[in-house]
Formats: sequence, C-alpha cells, structure tokens
Amino acid sequence: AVEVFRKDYRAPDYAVENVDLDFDVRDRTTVVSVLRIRRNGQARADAPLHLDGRGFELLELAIDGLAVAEANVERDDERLLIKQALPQAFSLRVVTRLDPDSNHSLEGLYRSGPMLCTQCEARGFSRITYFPDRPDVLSRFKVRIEADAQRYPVLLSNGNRVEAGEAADGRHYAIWEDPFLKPCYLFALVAGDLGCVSDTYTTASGREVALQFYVDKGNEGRVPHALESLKKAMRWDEQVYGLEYDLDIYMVVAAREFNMGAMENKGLNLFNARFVLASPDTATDADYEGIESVIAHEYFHNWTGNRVTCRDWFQLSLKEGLTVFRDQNFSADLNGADVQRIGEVRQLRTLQFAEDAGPMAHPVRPDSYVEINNFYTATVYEKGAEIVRMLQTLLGRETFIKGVQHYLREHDGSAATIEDFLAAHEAVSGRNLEGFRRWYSQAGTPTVGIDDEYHLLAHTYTLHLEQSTPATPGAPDKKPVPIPIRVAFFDGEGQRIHLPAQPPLMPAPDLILLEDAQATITFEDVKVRPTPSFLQGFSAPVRLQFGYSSDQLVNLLLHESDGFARWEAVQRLMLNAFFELLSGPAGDDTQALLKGLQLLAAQHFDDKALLAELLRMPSESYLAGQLQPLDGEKLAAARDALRLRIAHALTGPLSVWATAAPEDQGAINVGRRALAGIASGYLAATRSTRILDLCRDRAGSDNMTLSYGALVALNDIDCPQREDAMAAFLSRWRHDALVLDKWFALQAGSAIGNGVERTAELLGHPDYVASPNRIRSVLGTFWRENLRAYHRADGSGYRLLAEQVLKLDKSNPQIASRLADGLLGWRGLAAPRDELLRAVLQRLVQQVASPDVSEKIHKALA
Ligand code: HT7
Ligand code: ZN
Repeated sequence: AVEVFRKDYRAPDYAVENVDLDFDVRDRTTVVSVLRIRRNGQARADAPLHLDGRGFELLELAIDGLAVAEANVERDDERLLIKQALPQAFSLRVVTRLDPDSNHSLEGLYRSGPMLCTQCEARGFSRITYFPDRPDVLSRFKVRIEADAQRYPVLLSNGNRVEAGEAADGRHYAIWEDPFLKPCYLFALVAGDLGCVSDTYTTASGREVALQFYVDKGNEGRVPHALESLKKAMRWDEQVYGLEYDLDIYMVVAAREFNMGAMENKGLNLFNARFVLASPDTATDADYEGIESVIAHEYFHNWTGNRVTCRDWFQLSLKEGLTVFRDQNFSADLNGADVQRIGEVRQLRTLQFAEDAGPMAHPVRPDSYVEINNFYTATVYEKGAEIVRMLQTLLGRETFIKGVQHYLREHDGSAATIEDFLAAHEAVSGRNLEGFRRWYSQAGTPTVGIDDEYHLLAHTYTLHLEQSTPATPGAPDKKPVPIPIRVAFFDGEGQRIHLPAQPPLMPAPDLILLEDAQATITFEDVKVRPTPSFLQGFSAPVRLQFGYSSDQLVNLLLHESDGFARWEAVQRLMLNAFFELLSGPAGDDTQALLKGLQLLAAQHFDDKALLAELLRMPSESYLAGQLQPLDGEKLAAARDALRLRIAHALTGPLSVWATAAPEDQGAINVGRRALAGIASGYLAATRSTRILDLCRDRAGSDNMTLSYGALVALNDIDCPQREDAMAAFLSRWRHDALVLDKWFALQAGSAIGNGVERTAELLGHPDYVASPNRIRSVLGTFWRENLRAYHRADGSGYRLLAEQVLKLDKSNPQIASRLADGLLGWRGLAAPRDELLRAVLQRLVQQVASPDVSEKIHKALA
C-alpha cells in the first residue's frame, strides 16, 4: 500500500460529465458503464486517463466504440491507466461482472439480507466499475437496474425515477436520473424485497417531497420515530440555515449489515438498521436519540457534503466536522442543550483525546494516509465539530451562519476545501483567521494551565494562563492556537461576581481568548476571592488544569447555571475520589465527593436527565485515559469501590429515584428513566435483595429503557436475579437482531467471572453471527468497557482480540481495523501487559494483509 500526501494533490486531467450505468442483477451482476469524458483545460493533450478499480471481472473496455488494446493499458490491483492518444471528448464503455454475494467487505455492491445494496464512500465505487474514484470528479448519473421482479421488487437509485416497467422472464426494471452533479462516492443502488413506509413533507417554499423508508418486511411499525426525526431535521435546516431540500423524493433504506452508522448518498440514504428502527419495547431512549441525530446528520449532509463536497479526502472534516456540529445543534435545540453537551464532551474526551494521545494521532486535516477508511475518526468528526463550534464562538452565531451560507453559495455544485470554508468566514466577518487555521493542521490536545492569585488587601485578582500541546508522532513542535475560554466567577456562596471585559485578551466579560503561549489578566476592585468556572459549555477541546479546592468544586456543582460546568465539577470530584481509592482507603477527597452529592440530592431538580448525568460515574474507558500506566484490573476495582461508597452515602434518595420509573414516552419520563437506571446501578452494588428483585422484575418490562437499565444494573453482580433476568431476556428477544445485540454486549461487558473465556464463548454462541453490529457488541464492548477482563495480566484478552482482528482482516478490513484500535496503546500499559501486547502486535503485523489494519499496527509499533 502506498502513502498518499495532501501536498501531492493535482486537479484531475479529465472530467466525467455523464455517467450511464446499467445493472443487470442475476446470480452475478453485470454492470455496463458508459462515461462521457472531457479533458480539462489545464491538462496536457497526451495526459493518460487514470481509472480506479478492483475486485471485479473486466469484460470490456472501449473508447468511442473501439476496444482499448492491451498494449495501451497499464494495470495493477487497484487501477488502470489508458495511455493511448485520446480526443478532447470521448466516451468510455466499461463492462464488469460482480459477485455481491461473496463481497463481505460491505463496500461496493454487496448483499444485506433480502437486498443488494451499495456503499461507495470513500472508495467503494471503484469496486463496481473502473472510474476516477475521487471526490473532485462530479458527474450527472443515469442508472438502469434490471432484476427478477419476485426476488427484487424494489429497485432504487439516486434522484428521480423516470421510468419503470416489465422485462422478459419475470424480470422488471427501473431507470433513475439524478439532476445534481455528484461525486461517485454519493452513488447508491438498492435492489430488494422490502417493506415501505411513506409520507410527504412540504418545504418552506411549498414544494412537496415524498419521504420513503424501506425496511425489512415486518419492521414497518418501527419506522415512525425516524420519519418524524427526518421531518424535524428538514424544518430545522430551513429555519436555522435557510436550507431547503432540493429533490422531489428522499429515501432511507435500512440495512442489517452495515459497516458504519449511515451514508448520505444523494436522495437515497443507506442506514444501519439500528439507526432507523425503534419502538418503545425494543429501543432505549438513548437509541431514540441516536436515531434522531443520525437521521438529521445524513439529512444535513445534503447541503454540507453533497451540494458542496470535498476536493479530496484530506478535506473530510469539511463535511463531517461541520455536519456533526449541525446535528449537535439540532439535538440541543430539540432535547436540551446541557445534557446534549455533556454527552458530546464525554464522547470527545473518551475517544478523541485518547486518539490524539496515541500512535494514530493526526490533524483534523491530515497530511497523509495509507488507507483513507482509517481517517473516519473521532478527530476528523468530533474534534472537527469542536473547531466549527469555536469558530461560531469567535464570530458570533449570526455572522457564523452567514459565513456558512456564503460558503455554500460560493461553492454550490463543486468540490471545496477547508481553506474555502475559512475564507468564506473571513469574507463575511472581516476577521483574520490565520492563527485559527492551526486547529486544522496541528494534532494533539492542547493543555491550558491556569493559576490564580487573590490579594486580600489590594483587592486584585490575577489569572496566569499558559497553553502547550504535547508532541504527536512525527510532529514534535507545536505552536499556540487561539483558545476561547468561556468563564464565570462566583463568591463562596455561589452568587455570581461580575468582572469586566479586558480586550483583546478578554473580549467580553464571559470570554477569555488565549492566543499566545502565556497571558496574564488582572482584575481590580475584587472584594472577595472568586471561584472561577473555566471553560463553560466546554468552549474549546482542551485539557484544563486549575487547582480547584474541593469546596470550590462543590460550590460550582451546586450553584453554576451552566449544566456542563456543574457536570465538570462533579467529574473532578469523582476523579479525585477515584484516585484516592486507587491507592488506598477513602479519605478527604472521597468525603468531599459524598458531601457534594448529598447536597446535590437535596436540591430540587426539574431536569431529571441533567441530575442523572451529574450522578453518573465516569466510564471505565474514560478513566483508562486518565491512568498511566494502565492496570485495567486495578482501575475496575477502584471504580467498583467508588460505586459502593456512593451507594451507601445516598441510599435514601437513590431508592426514591430507582422506583420512579414510568413506562410512557415523553421528555420528562426520559429523564426519570435515566435517573432510575443510574440509581438502580448504584443500589445493586449493595446487593440488597429488594433492589436485585426489583431489577429482575423490571428487566421484563415492555419498555426497553427500563428493561435494559435493569439489566445494566444487575450486570456486574453475580446473583440468581441476574441469571434469571438474562435468560428470560435472551429467550424473549432471540429472534430480534437489534435487541439481541444488547444481550451480547451485556455479556461481553460483565465484570463477573472470567470475562475472556465468556467472550470467547460468545463468539461460538448459537445466536452469534458475524455481522458488524454483533461484532461491535461483543468485541467492541469487551475491549472498551470490560477493562478487568481485557487487560488480564496473562495477556489472554489481547490474544483473543488479535485473533479476531486477523480473522476479519481478510473478509471485512474496515471492521477489523476498528477493532484493532484496542491493540494500539501498548506503550501506556502497566507491566507485564505492555510487553505482552507488543508481542501480540509483532506477530500480527506479519500476518495481516489489509492496508487498513497494517497501517495502524505499523504506526503502533513505530
Ligand atoms: N459519510 C459517511 C461516512 C462513511 C461510511 C458510511 C457507511 C459505511 C462506510 C463508510 N465509510 C465512510 C457517514 C457519515 O459520516 O455521515
Ligand atoms: Zn457524516
């Protein structure tokens, strides 16, 4: 595999103006592709034609009706070069034969249950036919699909269906035309036997759009939530960004087998079924929120990604960071900003900070890659969204939205760069974003250290700030970045103290803008020592170090109005207590946490969902990122001890919350259920029979949030109630793949017994199938959330994961590569685990074939 560099970008020599595709679906599928090609102005007259293609049989290759001679072709496993003299405009005909049934990579054309479907981003189109598979080649597509009418009654592609009819031998066909220019990664096709749920949406300008959801037959009743979410997203984009949908039809197809969450193909989204299907008895409240946000994300791509796409894959965050930011705002507007933000930060810190600190660290706009699929990362997506959020903070929301609109207008129908996006914001704001660009080009999580000094006599309050970014692989020297730090100050009783702005370092009373490596701000006439609340709303993706006292943290927990800041305070208290319990018995830090939580429990809370978040313990995987060197077994034991301490200190309120568990939908009940789940989790740790019985009974509820919450609470407790509840759940839901995934995840994540042996047994369970969702449920949960088992000192956890990575490496490299993330961090492990894992990697690197896995392991061992 070769490394591709951003600096080597060259505009394509040839444009593909029209793409005519004919899919003849039989045991094998034959694809006839006719391309109308034109040499671009800047290209040399003798420029060869570069085409990408792999994994199919080539039956014909002709230019303007004449077969291309072998002598004029240079070919390897991945591409083909036509070197003969070419006219300025010509037609290329390529005929290929595909075997979708044996395509387990789930890229290109593949089978998912009763349908054939495609996944083309990033380079899947070149598994279908020879084509310049790069996002800056934009074409108009026309697609004819012919297939057996009984087996594949539904035939879909992008755009509008312009013709359909019967064909010979019980077959039928459909022709689709997409009027919009698009890169081939947005091409999609579906041929299947599916149920359909339809509706309509009227746009702000009064156009009627048909909405169609295609799902496995029998699942139609689980579509309404996704459908409603789509309509909400369409309305929100009109109201907030003034963006309307542009085709007459919007289709969503739910696939059982899907490598990621969903795909924004123009007018024909393909979805992992878990982000479409929901009913109260099968999906948790978290699943409902996930569906709403993924449906919105893919819809928002219609503008940020499809109408304006990326020039090359280095610009991926141009569409992904911006679209994540947009879907985050949508969810915050719909469901409440505080809890939404807390979830975002938890995810960013757990996944992205870890990535930034590991061997795969890369800038949001990477400089090079071996396998682009390895760069669909938390850095490109989530850190990319944080950068867009900071841009909005710096420019103000109104100017920011104008900037996005300006960018879309300027680049509509073309492929753009991150630079274009920033230039649009400079144009509308008149600001110079030179320093800000560094956020895109520099890897690593900046640390901001703050010290404060209060002079009792002089009544001055001084803040000393400094920033630094740690070295990342291949990038030792880092420059300062502009960091917006939202801030508020409180007195000892939790009353707000208003300190004045001090431009340019403090452009507003609630915002510090740290642009240099160091800065100092002094406030005069400050009557009492303030408790500062730094980074409200998590205004920048940094690690903030400030020596908060326990009293200050409790003060913020109880009195801050910013939900994120309250959560941050309790996280710090929990972390302090965790570290105390890691190295010895409970002491002052644990006492401070318990006191803070008791005071919190006595407060009145309308927002039960926020209260649940404040009480939730940091996850094992988050804690893993805080502990160097990492001993997973010790970590899990200290976390268990913390859970038990909290349970004993709060038994009264926890018991009240655990029992208030309503089944009905509705926002208030979502919060109550979240609280009931957290509360029963704590109480179960005390092993009280009453709560264990309650959880066993609740696990049989017809509300999946309650049922699953009860199982989570029981999951680490070795007791008959758990055994009974798990067995009943399995027999009730064995037939339902999405719910069964939950059972598998619970088993793989349980702290009971030998988790390595149990996980290995799960892989041989009669109900185990190697679908991406099931693999993630078992192996993803095992390495991310069961640190006690995964990091066993005998190295058996590492060996198990490596075996599975190797197995998948041949069939589905994308999934193999995701799992391989669990193997990369050997340097941060406590002995003897570091050497055991390194040895596993050294063996694995000899055996793997895919560039996906191999790129990561090479970087981990470097
Ligand atoms: N733009 C998509 C990213 C993607 C993908 C989706 C499904 C399967 C494989 C994939 N590779 C890349 C999804 C998104 O971010 O919206
Ligand atoms: Zn996306």
